[in-house]
Amino acid sequence: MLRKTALLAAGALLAAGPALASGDGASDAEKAVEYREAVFTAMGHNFGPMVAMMKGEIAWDGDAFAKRAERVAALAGMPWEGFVEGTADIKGSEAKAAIWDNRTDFDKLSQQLQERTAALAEAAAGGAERGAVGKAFKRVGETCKSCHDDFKQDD
Ligand code: ASC
Repeated sequence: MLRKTALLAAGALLAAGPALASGDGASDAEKAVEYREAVFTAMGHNFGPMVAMMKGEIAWDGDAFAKRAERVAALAGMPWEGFVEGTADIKGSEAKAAIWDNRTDFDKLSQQLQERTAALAEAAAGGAERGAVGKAFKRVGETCKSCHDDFKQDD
């Protein structure tokens, strides 16, 4: 009787493990997806107005562009630790399983994003004119696209 109760209790604890570890009912895998998506959301929020300025959809503001470029560069190093094994199939995730089948290429692109966003922030520093950041901006967009083409669903 005692032994059976102990086994049941141990089983219940094991089942509750990931939820207990994260504290609010979400599993560690769900937390990792939520984290990386939050970083990409923040990156997109800052990159969007930069795109609009480059396209002339909103007025050029070199200081605002520089501030946002700085933020994007700071964020570019952050999402990758959320791409842990076992998070390809989490509901809502847009990550392709290809990330874990081809981690070397994914890691190369994550590195490239960090280098290219740093170069863009440097080109934009101090409130540059549009023409002075065009090349560096284009290179960042190319890295976004390469990674989305290979590693993001429906993109
Ligand atoms: C954006 C955005 C992306 C990138 C990508 C560049 O503005 O939201 O994901 O640029 O489209 O090719």
